Amino acid sequence: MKFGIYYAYWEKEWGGDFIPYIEKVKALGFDILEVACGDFHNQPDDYFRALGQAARASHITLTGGYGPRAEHNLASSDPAVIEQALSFYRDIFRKMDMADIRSIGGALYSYWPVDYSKDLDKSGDWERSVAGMQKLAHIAADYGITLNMEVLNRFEGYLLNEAKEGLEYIRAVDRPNVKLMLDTFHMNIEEDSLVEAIRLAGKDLGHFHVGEANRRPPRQGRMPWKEIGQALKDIGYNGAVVMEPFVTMGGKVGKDIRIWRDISGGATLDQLDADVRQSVQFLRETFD
Ligand SMILES: [Mn+2]
Repeated sequence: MKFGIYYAYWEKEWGGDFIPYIEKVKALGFDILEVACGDFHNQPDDYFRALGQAARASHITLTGGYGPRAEHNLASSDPAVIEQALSFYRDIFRKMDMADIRSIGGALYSYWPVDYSKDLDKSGDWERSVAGMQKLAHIAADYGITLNMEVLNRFEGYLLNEAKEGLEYIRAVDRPNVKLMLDTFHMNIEEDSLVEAIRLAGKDLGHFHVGEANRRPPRQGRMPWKEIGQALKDIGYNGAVVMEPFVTMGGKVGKDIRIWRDISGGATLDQLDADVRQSVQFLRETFD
């Protein structure tokens, strides 16, 4: 297993410059830096070549994440939105390829966060999403990119809320580069058993997010990390384990994630760094 962290732990806005984080996460003991792909369209090609070069120089693997905006919703009933989404993703994949990023995860099958003030049609959205995902998988395959379908809790999504639904979805899509993605934060709300959900995912698990129930870094809460690590070993998982902590308020990140109190307890930047350094060390010891 390789261990990573999502750069937004340190940010208040999505996007920004990922290059300085490569050395930072390397020094903190990580193998992987996960970046946000939603604003790739605002950066020129040269930036992605430089990003890839910096990662290679530091022996850091890059992975991508995206919580799709409504205009990129592959489940939309408006065919123009599907076309728009496919062309948006095509540009992302081209730039991921330049930076040597081979996996992207998130609610790629829908949009995020869901606006529940609108009516929703789960079965119709499911059918449209599966058809859209088959097209997207075909484009991604040209770049050797894997699409990881993140199962989300009910408050943030409605198509895939548990591992079982996620598996039904990827089986319906039936493309080798479309895999399941689980996140302990969401699983904690929806799954009867964290361990059983991981076992059910088995060989179809493509990406794994870790965090405590309140999104603190692993080690600081009550998640059964030993059992989670054992379940990953049991299914022979040797992919990415990426922590996705969110502990500070403010900006679009704080609002989208619903951080309404300072979960960090007034931590300084040095303390934030030390928390995740200890967390990744803990995960290595517990999972390996
Ligand atoms: Mn996640």
